[in-house]
Amino acid sequence: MFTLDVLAIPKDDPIAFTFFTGYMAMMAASVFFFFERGSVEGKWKLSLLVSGLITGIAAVHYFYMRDYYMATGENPTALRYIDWTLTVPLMCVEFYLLTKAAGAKMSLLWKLIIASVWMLVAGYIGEAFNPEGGSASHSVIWGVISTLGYIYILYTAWFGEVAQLANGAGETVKRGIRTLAWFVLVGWAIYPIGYMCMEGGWLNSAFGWGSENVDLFYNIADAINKIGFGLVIYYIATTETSKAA
Ligand SMILES: *C/C=C(C)/C=C/C=C(C)/C=C/C1=C(C)CCCC1(C)C
Repeated sequence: MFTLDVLAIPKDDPIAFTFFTGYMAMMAASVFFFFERGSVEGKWKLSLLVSGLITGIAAVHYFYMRDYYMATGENPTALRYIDWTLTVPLMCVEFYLLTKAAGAKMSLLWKLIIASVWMLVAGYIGEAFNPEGGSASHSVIWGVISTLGYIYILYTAWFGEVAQLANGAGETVKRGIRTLAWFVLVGWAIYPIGYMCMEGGWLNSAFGWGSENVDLFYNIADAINKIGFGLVIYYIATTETSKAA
């Protein structure tokens, strides 16, 4: 009936540890965002709901990814990319909701979503179809294709439509969007580092970083980015709510 996974986590397995704490952190964050919806004004409730969905969807995936990792010792690549394909577009929704009052159009949301799906499909092909033993050219080609989508999002957040719309928004929203853009620049850059730890990847072949580090970097990055994004939204929402009161 009950499987006490925690007992099975070896003391010297930091990856298992991050799967377990990642799961708890995502779940706790979701409870927080869902409950705090009640304390923010009108339009901010939707933003907090999306924050809670992002960490909630991740929590469910972490539950399964942890089990998969514990049972096989392998990277749960498919589960990982299903999670991201749902949560990264929701992060694009957060950008859209923040800039909507300043005039963001639906087309902005679609462009961001298409860029993120592009980035993730290419990354998935890079990881899931990496030949046995690892291929440097395969990982580089798909890594570069994926990075084009990443750069598009980065550009949009820092200089493109999102950044321009942010200038027309209030001070809190503007600063919040700038903080989110920093997350995209620094926090999201952790993912390609994890990607390069796979067999055939540059960090794997040049520095001998084992493929188990793929998950270590992804787990750390997910906690920073998904919970961090949500907290920035929470900060904007509560600040704007107290101004309105
Ligand atoms: C909650 C999940 C998030 C914010 C996931 C973000 C994932 C990325 C920014 C992944 C980027 C990748 C590259 C830029 C190149 C190599 C392949 C990826 C997919 C790891």
